[in-house]
Amino acid sequence: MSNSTVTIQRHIAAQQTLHPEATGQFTAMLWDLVLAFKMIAREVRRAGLIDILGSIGRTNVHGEKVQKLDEYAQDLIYHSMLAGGHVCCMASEERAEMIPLPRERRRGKHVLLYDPLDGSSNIDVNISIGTIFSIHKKVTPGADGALEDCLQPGTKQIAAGYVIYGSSVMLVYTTGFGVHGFTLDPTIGEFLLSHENIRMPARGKTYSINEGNSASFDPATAKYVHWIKQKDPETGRPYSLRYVGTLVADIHRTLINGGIFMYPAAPKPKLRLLYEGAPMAMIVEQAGGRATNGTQRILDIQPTDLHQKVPLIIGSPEDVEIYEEFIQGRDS
Ligand code: AHM
Ligand code: MG
Repeated sequence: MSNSTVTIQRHIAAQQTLHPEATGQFTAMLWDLVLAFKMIAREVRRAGLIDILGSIGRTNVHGEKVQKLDEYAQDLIYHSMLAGGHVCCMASEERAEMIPLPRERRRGKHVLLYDPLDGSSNIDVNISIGTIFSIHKKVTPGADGALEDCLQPGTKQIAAGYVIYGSSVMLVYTTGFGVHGFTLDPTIGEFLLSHENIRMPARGKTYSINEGNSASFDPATAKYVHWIKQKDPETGRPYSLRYVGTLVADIHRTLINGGIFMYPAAPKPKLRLLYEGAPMAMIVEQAGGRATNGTQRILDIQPTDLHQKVPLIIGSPEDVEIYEEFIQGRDS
């Protein structure tokens, strides 16, 4: 069968057979998410035309400006999950607390954590943005989800993925059996399998970090960034710098081409463990890569707070290992 006829729905259904315990609820939940992603993609495409761009004029829990498209994506995913009835609770980067489910709505066995519109500062300037999701199984008794259901380490994720709204729209996801990428064919409105079983190169040619913060980097990161720019043809240095400022876009490039992305501990971590770090770490590890906060594997971190931030160093296994050596005291 040609790859181009494998829709995301067909692929998700096939993945379900790899999970003998699956009831179909999880598959249905993913289908609901895919529909929401298509609708967000449509709005992203039309954004400039229908004046949906721009700030709503209030700030989110991180003190950042909330823009209209963020709210649209937030609500769309929320309502799509409500309609499906497969989640017991949800939490989002755009909401301070767990998102309550109306009393009369059916509850399911899954927990959805999401960043509805990642890279929101890039919306107004027509640069790639994304959506990130992470799915856990409910671990507490009763029908309603509790904070404990949301605060599970990344190793407990049963699925993770992202959508990149770029020059084309792509959905990349894993259920723990490899990482698969689908490209939206706008003429038929379907995500078609375009990148089966993505494997990251062991080493890349680019590093990705907000180097404007370099005066405040911790010493190990500063040494590593200095080292990566030195000329040494044997180790492929200097690496090129690439930084979009949308995590989804920077990780997507790193996933496909290899290399390293860093948002280090200093001046301060910015990325959220539950909505960004853990799902991206699952995807990258499933593709053969590595993700750490410098000293600990991201997936092993036990969350203590819905909006906990983590340093994130993620990418090709050899590149991340070298960064870790610098953290352990390597000099050059
Ligand atoms: P957000 O747009 O969901 O708030 O995500 C934060 C973004 C990430 O996409 C990106 O990696 C990072 O912030 C860039 O931060 P900075 O501008 O400090 O380099
Ligand atoms: Mg984000």
